Amino acid sequence: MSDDPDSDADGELEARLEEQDAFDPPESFVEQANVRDEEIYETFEEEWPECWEQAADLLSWDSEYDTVLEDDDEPFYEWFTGGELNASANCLDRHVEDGAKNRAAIQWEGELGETRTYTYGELLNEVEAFAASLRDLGVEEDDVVTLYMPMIPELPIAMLACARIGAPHSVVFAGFSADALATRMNAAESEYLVTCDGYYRRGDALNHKEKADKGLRGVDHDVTSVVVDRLGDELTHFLGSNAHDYGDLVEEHAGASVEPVSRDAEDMLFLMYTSGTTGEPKGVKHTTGGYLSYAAWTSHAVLDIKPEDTYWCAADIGWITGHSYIVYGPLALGTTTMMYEGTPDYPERDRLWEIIERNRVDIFYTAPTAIRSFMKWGEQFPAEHDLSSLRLLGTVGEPINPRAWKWYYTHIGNEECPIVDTWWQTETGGMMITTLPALTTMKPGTAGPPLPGIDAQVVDAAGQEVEAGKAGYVTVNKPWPGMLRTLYNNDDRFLEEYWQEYSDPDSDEWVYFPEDGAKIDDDGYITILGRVDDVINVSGHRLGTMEIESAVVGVSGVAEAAVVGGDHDVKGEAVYTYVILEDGQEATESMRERIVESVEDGIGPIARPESVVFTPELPKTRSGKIMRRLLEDIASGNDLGDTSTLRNPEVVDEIAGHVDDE
Ligand code: 6R9
Repeated sequence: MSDDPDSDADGELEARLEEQDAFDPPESFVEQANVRDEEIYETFEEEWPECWEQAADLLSWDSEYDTVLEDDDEPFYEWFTGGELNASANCLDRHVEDGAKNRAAIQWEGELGETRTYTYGELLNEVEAFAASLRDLGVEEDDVVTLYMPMIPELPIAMLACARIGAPHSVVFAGFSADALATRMNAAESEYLVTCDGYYRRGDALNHKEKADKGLRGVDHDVTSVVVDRLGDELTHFLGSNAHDYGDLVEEHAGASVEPVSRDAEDMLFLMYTSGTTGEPKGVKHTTGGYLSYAAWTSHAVLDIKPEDTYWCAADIGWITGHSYIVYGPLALGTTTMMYEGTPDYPERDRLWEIIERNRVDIFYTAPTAIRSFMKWGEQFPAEHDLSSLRLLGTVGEPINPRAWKWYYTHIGNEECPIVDTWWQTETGGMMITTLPALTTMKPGTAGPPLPGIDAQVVDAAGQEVEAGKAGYVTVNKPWPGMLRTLYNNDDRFLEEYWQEYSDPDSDEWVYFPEDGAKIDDDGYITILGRVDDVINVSGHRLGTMEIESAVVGVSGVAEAAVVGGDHDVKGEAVYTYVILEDGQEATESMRERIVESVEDGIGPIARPESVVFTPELPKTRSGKIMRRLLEDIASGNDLGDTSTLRNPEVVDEIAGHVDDE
């Protein structure tokens, strides 16, 4: 040890942290936490499924439910049956009635620095005006309304307006392409679209309307659309015969009063399309009672949200995280939820820290890919700001490596904030595996034990629980309120994708399979190892390899393609494309560009290939299946192991050679 406190302080801290593999929540946090009762794990187990009444109690019901869990037709479970409620009334009206009309509900910041605050009272007014507008345009209860918008306040406003009149929304991530929009609108038979003219990225105005229009040309039925004017004069937003201006509509309906429709607990609140094993995106169906209770409960128990907090989940609402933890959970609890339109490094790399300081943010929730970027940029950026308002930090979307965890803990949390590493999925509706911030010791790199009431374990291929330390698969044995109810219009695929692998219908045993690999330690902490299906996780976004492959083979001259995920320092995983060209085609730069462009057009820039490798052949098993694992290892630079079961082992060195050239 050195006597000089300054010179070695950082080094000592690093060394100490590197060794430490368990962290207890600070006393100051524990004292004020929403959930402090250590018995909660036991009580929830003993009182299951009635324990979930605690979640339902966080909401206001128009009529009480009769049954907590209805399991007559497994695995088509129903929760809080007989109950009626409205999600927008739970997120708005009841807070206004409780005297919180002047509290900020949404605190929005645009990329250029402008801000907008909506109090609960103002938000309710705007939601009612837009709900009245939607009705006027012909939207009826149960009609699916597609929302294709970036991070602007009109997106949550439109979601809540839909919820108010009982029209399920289907939000399509604004970064997704025109084709992706069309596929989702066709699959949902959605006849209404709310979109905007554009938005800002790194100071540039992006033309979003053009992309939406292109998407609409691929929709096979008539669509009525509404366009929000985000950019003012920057872009003229041309309105077609079936398109309406959001501002005009809301002005026309200002002061409207729209009674929230009482929805059955099991009525659909929204659809969210996500990637699966095959090319077609899956329409995950979430309900009003179960989903909202679960989003509210986990926001209360895990994120420790209180009405007086300023809470910030820096995700996109086009992702399930934004639905549950920017919009529904926080607003159901009556807190102030922040929204930021832009990128974290515009105009400077301290943008997020500056926002936290200025707004005195209490709780911050982000993804490991973002944390790895912050780490790369350096600790000097957060160090310029006073982040002492922070009380709790969270991560979601992919595994967080211990080094990134510790960086977050030290440089953002100042070793004073617990971190919750929350594992869950679009399908689960809310968090499933994570520590409870005041009760459980944190171990960097491992998500933690399953939440109280969640019966998750790690099993082998035969469904037997694995020993501590051995790799296996996550499964969930008991249902929970936030779970998906089915895949929209596709019960068969719902059964195949999630229930076939481990259930035993003959003995009435139903086991949910999330398609994630994992291991478990002696204390029952689960470490997620990543997807085991054909899904790649790029910066926390789920992308189906099949969808990308079909965009690649759509390029004329391409004969065959294989797409896999390879390790990436910042993104977690990146898209690697292996391409076989038709005879007589040249592997030129322009061919590469056309392939990249086709992927961007088909899925969106998020799926842009990290590398395109031209190869005369793909490694195949003797039965002719492409050996994806091997291609992943090549992409990640891993040891390739035994390749002797290949039909064409010689091709491996050849491909590996091309990857090195990239
Ligand atoms: C919420 C969300 C789900 C997939 C999931 C898993 C990965 C999410 C994680 C995590 C390790 C965590 N994932 N959280 N992996 N640790 N804390 O991300 O939903 O977009 O549907 O993705 O993300 O592989 O299966 P979704």
